[in-house]
Amino acid sequence: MTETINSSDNTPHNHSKSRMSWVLFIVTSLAVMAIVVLMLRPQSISADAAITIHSHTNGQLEWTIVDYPATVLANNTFQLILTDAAGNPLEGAQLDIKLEMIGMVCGDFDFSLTETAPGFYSGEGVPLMPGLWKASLIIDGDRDSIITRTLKAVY
Ligand SMILES: [Cu+2]
Repeated sequence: MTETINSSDNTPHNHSKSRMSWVLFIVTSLAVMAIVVLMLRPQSISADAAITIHSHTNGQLEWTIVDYPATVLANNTFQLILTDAAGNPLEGAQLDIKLEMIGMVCGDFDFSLTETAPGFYSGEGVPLMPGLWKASLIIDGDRDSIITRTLKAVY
């Protein structure tokens, strides 16, 4: 008789304790799932379109990768149109681009552009592997205002 009372006394306590650990389990699972989703996110970044528009210190920039997506281990033409704040062609700029793969250390590719018409600059970039790449543009050696965009490379 005494035992029965004791066990029925214990039951509600154990019950709420196991409910608490269930809540803890679910909360922990949700937290782990959230972290996994956040960690996977950089890999699911989608590449920019063929043409991107940027603003730079003195005006605007239209950045085109002519054949898109870019081709691995081949020359891909990068065409940049630079304008000043008034919308006039920005002439005589020195443009240098670095290509590097996102989330990998498989090698960078650096190239410079030449002005083919007033404010029109052209150069050839070579992605080394298929996947997502980041292109960083330095205008007139100004490393404090680097302009970046992503691009997709395929075989
Ligand atoms: Cu790579």
